[in-house]
Amino acid sequence: MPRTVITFGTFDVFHVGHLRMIERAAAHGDRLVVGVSADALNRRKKDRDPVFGEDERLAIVAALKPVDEVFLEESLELKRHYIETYGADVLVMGDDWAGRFDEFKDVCEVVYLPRTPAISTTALIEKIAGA
Ligand code: C2G
Repeated sequence: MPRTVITFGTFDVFHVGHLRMIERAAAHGDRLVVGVSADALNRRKKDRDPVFGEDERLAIVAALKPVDEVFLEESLELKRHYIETYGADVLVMGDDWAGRFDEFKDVCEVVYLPRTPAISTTALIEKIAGA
């Protein structure tokens, strides 16, 4: 049986920290499924619109070599549903979410990986705005 990994993110203004997370998530199994946050979810979570819309962010993530399947993550409350629907054996998240998804340990393994230091979408937006 192939081992399925699932991960989630907005992946706005795609950068190398996102890429490293996807590569490291993929290394935990044979098949990587990525939930890309919907624009509406992002607005609720971060109180601002993403720079790139959900269709563009989905297209970028879907084109990455380690990614087998993408879907739109409509709500944080649907995590268990997504894990079960995609048959995930392991949920991988950045450690900015450490502990937040431990409740799913009854249905899959839950792994938090350290973030790539010194890069973020917010810092990039500020850098570009100030350039
Ligand atoms: N990431 C990273 N290093 C960075 C920046 C981000 O490893 N320097 C990781 C995050 O930890 C996350 C993934 O890249 O695992 C996507 O990051 P975001 O787009 O910021 O994801 P977020 O908005 O936190 O969405 O259901 C959960 C959410 O959808 C997660």
